[in-house]
Amino acid sequence: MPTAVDTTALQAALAGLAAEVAGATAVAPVPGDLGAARRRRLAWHLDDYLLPRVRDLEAPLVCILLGSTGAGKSSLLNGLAGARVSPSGVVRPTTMRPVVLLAPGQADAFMSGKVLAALADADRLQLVVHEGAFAEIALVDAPDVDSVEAENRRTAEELLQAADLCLFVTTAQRYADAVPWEFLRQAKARGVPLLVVVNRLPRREADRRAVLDDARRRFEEAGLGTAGPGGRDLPLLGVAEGARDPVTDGLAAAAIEPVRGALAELSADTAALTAVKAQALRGALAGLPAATGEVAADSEADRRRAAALRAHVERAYDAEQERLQDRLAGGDFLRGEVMRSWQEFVGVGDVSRWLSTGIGRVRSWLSRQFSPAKGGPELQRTKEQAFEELVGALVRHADVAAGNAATQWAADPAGALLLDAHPGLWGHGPALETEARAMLTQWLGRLTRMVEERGHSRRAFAFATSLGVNAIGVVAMLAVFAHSAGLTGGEVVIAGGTAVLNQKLLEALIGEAAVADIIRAAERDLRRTLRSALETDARRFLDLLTPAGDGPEALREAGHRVLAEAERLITSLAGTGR
Ligand SMILES: Nc1nc2c(ncn2[C@@H]2O[C@H](COP(=O)(O)OP(=O)(O)OP(=O)(O)O)[C@@H](O)[C@H]2O)c(=O)[nH]1
Ligand SMILES: [Mg+2]
Repeated sequence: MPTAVDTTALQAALAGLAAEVAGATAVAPVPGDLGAARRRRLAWHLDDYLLPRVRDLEAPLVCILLGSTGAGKSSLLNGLAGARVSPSGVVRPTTMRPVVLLAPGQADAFMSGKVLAALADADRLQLVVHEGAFAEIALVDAPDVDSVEAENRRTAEELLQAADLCLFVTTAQRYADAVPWEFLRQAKARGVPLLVVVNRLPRREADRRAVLDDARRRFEEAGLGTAGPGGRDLPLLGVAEGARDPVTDGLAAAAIEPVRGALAELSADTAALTAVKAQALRGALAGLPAATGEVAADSEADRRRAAALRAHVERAYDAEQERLQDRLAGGDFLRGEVMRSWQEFVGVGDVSRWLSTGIGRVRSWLSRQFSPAKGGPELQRTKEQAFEELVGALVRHADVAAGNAATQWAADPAGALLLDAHPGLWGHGPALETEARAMLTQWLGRLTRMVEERGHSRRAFAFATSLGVNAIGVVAMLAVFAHSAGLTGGEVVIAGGTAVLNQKLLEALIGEAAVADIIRAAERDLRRTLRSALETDARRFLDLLTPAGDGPEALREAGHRVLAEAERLITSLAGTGR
C-alpha cells in the first residue's frame, strides 16, 4: 500500500534550510578554510538526498554494496541478479563506475529527479535493468572504498550519503582492515542499517566459525551489533571460498541464499520498506543539527572576518574624508588657477573701487561684467578650474584611502584572498572621476537653484536671472569655498579680497539676509556630496563583503524547523507502517 503521508511541510522546511545554506556562502573565506566544503556537503545532503527522498518515499529503496577492492561486491551483485550484470575482475580496482541494478519499470522512478538521479544525470552511474532485480530495491555496486583511485573513494562516500541500506562486503582476510572500518563508522554516523557478507571463508567448518565469531566480536566492539534493519542484530553472512558460479560471474546462488532471501522479503513488505526508509531518514537527519551548527558557526566566523575588513575600509575612507574636508576649510580651492582666472574676470583693480560704492552701482557693474558676451568664457574657465581642483583632490584622497584599506586587507588572510581577486582595489575606482564630476555638477545645480529661488525681492530675482545661471552659480560656489575656509565679511585681504567680493556680489544679487543661509546650506551640501563620492568609491570594497543569507541565527532556526517537521513525519510513518 502506498503511504498516505503528507510530506509537503517537511519539504518546505528542507527547501528553506537549503536556501539558508546557499546564502551562507562565505564572503571572506580564508585560505584552506574547510567551511566551504562543510557547506557544500550539507547542501548536497539536503538537495540530493533528503529532499528527493522526502519528495518520494515510494522511490525504490537504495541498497549500496560497499567494501574493499576485490572483496566480491560485483560478484555478489551478479549472484543476486543471477546474471553477469557487473563484471568482476582480477585487475584491481575493477568497478570504476557504480552499477545500479533495477527491476523492469523502475528506471523511470529512479531517474525522475529521485535519489542518485544527479549522479546518473552526470553519467556517473551505469543503470542496468534486469528481471533478476528486486522490485522495490535498487542495488548499487559501488567502486571500492580503499583503492588507489581517490575518485573511487569519493564516489563511495557520496553513495553512502544516499543509501537507505548498506550491504557491506568483506573477506576472511580483509575484514580487519582500517579503511573499510572508517566507512562503517560513517555508515553508523549516518544511521544507515547494515547487512554484512564475509566472503572467501575457509572451507573447514571450525575455521569458518572462528572467523565469523571474530568478525562479529569486532562489529560489536565498534558499536554495530544492532545495526541491522529496524535496529535488529547485525545480519552477518559467511560465503565459503570457491562458492562461485562461472555462468553468472558471481557468487553461487546457494551460498548467498540468505542474503537474497532477506532482500526479497524486504522488497515484498511495504511496511518493512517504509520502516527501513524511515530509519534511514532518521539517520540522515541525525547529523543535521551538528552539520547545520557547524555551517552556522562558519557563517558567524565569516561575518566577524567581514566586519573586521569592513572596519579597515571605513577607517581608511573616514580619515581621507576628514583630510579632504580640512583642505576645504584650509581654503585650498581658492588658490592657484581658480583665483587667477576669477581675478582676471573681475579685474583686481576694480575690487577696492567698487567695494566703496553703493549697492546700485555694484549692480550696474555686475551687469556689465557678467554680460554673456563679455565674461562667458572666463566664467566657464573659473568653474572648470574649481571643479578640476575639487575632483582632483577627491580622486587623490580616494586613492590614498583605497591604498590604505588595501594595505590593511593584504595583512589579513581573508582580505589578501579578496585583493588577489580584485587587484583594482589598490587604487581609486575607475569611474570615480566621472562620477565625482557629475555629483559636483548636481551640487552646483542645487546651489544655483537655491540662489534663484531665495532672492529676497522680485526685482533682485529678475536681476539675478538676467545675469545668467552660470554667473550666479560660479559666484555662489566661490562664496561657499570662502565660507568653508572661514573667510567672512571683514577679511578683505585674504585671497585678494575674494571673500568680501563674493559676499558683496551675492548680496547684490539676492539680498544680504538670504546670503548667509544659502551659503551655510550649500556648504553642508558640498560636504555631503564629497562624502558620498568617497562612499561610492568605498563601496567597491564593502560590496564584496555583503553576505547573501539571513545570517547564522536564521540558519539554525531553519534547521530546527526541519527537525520538528521530520519528527512529525516519522511519527506518522510509524503509524502507517507495521
Ligand atoms: N579464488 C577465488 N577467487 C574468488 C572467490 N570469490 C571471488 N573471487 C575473486 O575475487 C575477485 C572478486 O572480484 P569482484 O567481485 O570484482 O570484487 P569487487 O569487490 O567488485 O572489486 P572492485 O570492483 O575492485 O571493488 C574476483 O577476481 C573473483 O574471481 C573465491 O571463492 N575463490
Ligand atoms: Mg566490483
